[in-house]
Amino acid sequence: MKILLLNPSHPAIGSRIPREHLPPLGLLAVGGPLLDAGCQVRLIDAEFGPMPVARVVSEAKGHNPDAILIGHSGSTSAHPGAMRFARALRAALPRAWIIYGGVFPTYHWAQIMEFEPAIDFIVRGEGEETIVRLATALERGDSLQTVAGIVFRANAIPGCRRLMKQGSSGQALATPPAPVIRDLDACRVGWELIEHARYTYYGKRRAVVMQFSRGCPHHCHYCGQHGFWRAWRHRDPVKFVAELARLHREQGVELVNLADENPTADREAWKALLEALIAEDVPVILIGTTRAGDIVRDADILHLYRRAGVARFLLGMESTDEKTLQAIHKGSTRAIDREAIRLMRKHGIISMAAWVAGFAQETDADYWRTLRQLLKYDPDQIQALYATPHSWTPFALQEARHRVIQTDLGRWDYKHQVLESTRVPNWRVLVWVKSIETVCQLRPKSLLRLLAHPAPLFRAGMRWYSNIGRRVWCYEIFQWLFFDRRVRHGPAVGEFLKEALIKSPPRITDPVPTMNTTKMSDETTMTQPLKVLYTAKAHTTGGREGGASRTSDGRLDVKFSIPGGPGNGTNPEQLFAVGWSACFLSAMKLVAAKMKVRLPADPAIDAEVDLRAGEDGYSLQARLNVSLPGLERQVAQSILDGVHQACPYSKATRGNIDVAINLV
Ligand code: B12
Ligand code: SF4
Repeated sequence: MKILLLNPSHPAIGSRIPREHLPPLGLLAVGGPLLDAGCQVRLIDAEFGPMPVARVVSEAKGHNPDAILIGHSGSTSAHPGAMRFARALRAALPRAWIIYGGVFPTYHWAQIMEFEPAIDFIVRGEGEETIVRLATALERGDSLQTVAGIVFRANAIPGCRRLMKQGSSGQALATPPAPVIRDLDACRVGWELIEHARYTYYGKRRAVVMQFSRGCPHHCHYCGQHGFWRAWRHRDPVKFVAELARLHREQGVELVNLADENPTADREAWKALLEALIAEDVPVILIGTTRAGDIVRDADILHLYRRAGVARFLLGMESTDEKTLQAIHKGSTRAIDREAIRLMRKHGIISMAAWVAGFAQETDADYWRTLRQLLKYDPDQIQALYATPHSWTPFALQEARHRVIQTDLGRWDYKHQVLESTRVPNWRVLVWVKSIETVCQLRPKSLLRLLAHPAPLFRAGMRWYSNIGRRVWCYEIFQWLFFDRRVRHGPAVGEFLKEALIKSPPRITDPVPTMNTTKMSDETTMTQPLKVLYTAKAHTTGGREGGASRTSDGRLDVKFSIPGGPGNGTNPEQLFAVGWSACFLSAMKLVAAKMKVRLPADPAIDAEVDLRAGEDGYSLQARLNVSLPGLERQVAQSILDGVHQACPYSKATRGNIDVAINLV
């Protein structure tokens, strides 16, 4: 099959101002397996220029592909632009299949298939294995229903060239989700699809984007990464480094932008990667994103970070307010964030602190406090962003009634204010954000590091960011004043994102209603069979009011009564609180042992489970107030973060009910 990969140009200022581009890893990741499957593959990267639609169409016609694959990593804000390319390509190449993939189409497939007739297929979730299965099914004329993880039109006739059954419905049908790719080393990136000399970053250094790990074990409530990738996995450190070294030797690559959501999630795996990098001794600079908690956890091995080439880490700190950090389930604290910055400074790694406006309804006083706290944190660089409610996150559900002031999805790129500010006028949010950026970047300490830091690479990183920052700062204000259109009384988030989509945030693993999902091939089995360790059996009669429950061994024999009502029975919330906190405490011992931390003799948990009533009926929310007397707060917090990932009750409740794990 002849395949054309298209990276549409992105309107974000981050794509336009630096005049440097990184390779589109998502497309190259699907390109590699397609090449290995025998397809002829070519890439058009419309970011360069950027290329106008007409030129892309004319180049595509010259290639005359059987299928055009469109996707962009900046998925939501890239969507309107991607659709402009898709419509023009559909008109010019009616016999080519158009296949769309990435995060936004994974979740918004129903709307896209309804409103964008140019799109024939959507690949949901990670694309490497699914795209090969789809291309093979098309080539062989196999039934599309056997391909897990796709959305297709009912009238599509499988074949190399696009053909639709006349007179039958083009209704969208979705197949069950594809399994998670367990062996990341089995999928190779199609590096031969790019000319490396065109891709530079961080001050004209030849650059690539690479992924050591996928997914994230954390559940910040505004972020969808854990749901998209479903499980945190990593590549073999040695194989990863061998690939990087080859790119350095053969293509002159000098810089790797790590695409990982959370490369440091597993200390052992990350340390193995650092050691492999040091052993290989390739002079490649690494930049990426990680969590402050992981930096603090790794205080004893930060020298390895630096020796391995880590020059800068962006720390997604998001807020300097403890309450907001808890509300967004960040799993970090002010103390941890500050400590991470201090440690990075000690080891000569640039710290870029990402701060997000709009997670709380800030007042002028809040912005003022934020500025003062950021100054105390003293990061080397700051990135100010705006809260953006993606439909697949709990944050969107929480903000469902909040008004949207930016209805152009192309501007949902974290650099435009999307949600209405209710406590200060919207224009003043801009003034605060821009002032905070200015003060942080221009304070003497920052300027001193920019001009006189002893390490040339550190100075270069500061200079690069400050050059871009200056231009972006002016451009954003100019755009705000003259071009960005905002609406005064815009639709509510729920209305804007389509009520149905956010009633409950969609998940890749949600059952798909449009077709029979019972027939799944062996390949589509989602998980390995699990060994059942123990089965609790309880016989319950009568329910909450006057009911009773007894376990099969008789060790628990309880009666139920309504709290505050007659009777002295217990209730399901109490039982849940007891069960969860007991399991959480056990998991804490395991996690602490793994982290080689000795727990205090008397750890305790006060669990609180609320039964709530709202528009959607009854629901639960819970708080585990954990006391770890005598343990250093940062260490204790890291343990709790780990336990919340490991405890089976935490897993069961995750994403379903509001939970706060508080260190008291
Ligand atoms: C590296 C990176 C960048 C780099 C380079 C981007 C590039 N050239 O690829 C830079 C710094 C330039 C950048 C800029 C921006 N980024 Co950025 N970036 C990332 C980062 C860290 C990694 C992206 C990546 O390569 N992932 C790995 C690849 C393999 O995953 P993928 O692209 O999703 O592809 C897989 C699947 O989605 C699917 N797939 C994808 N496309 C297609 C297409 C087809 C046809 C098929 C079949 C399958 C398929 O298969 C792939 C393999 O499994 C992510 C965060 C993250 N960890 O994902 C943010 C992220 C993608 N960025 C984001 C944003 C918002 C932006 C900006 C808009 C920010 C700004 N205002 O400037 C700009 C957009 C411009 C741009 N050029 O992307 C958001 C997107 C949110 C969203 N869902 O819309 C992310 C997810 C960060 C976040 N946590 O929110 N970014
Ligand atoms: S740690 Fe980062 S990637 Fe992970 S859930 Fe939070 S914001 Fe998302």
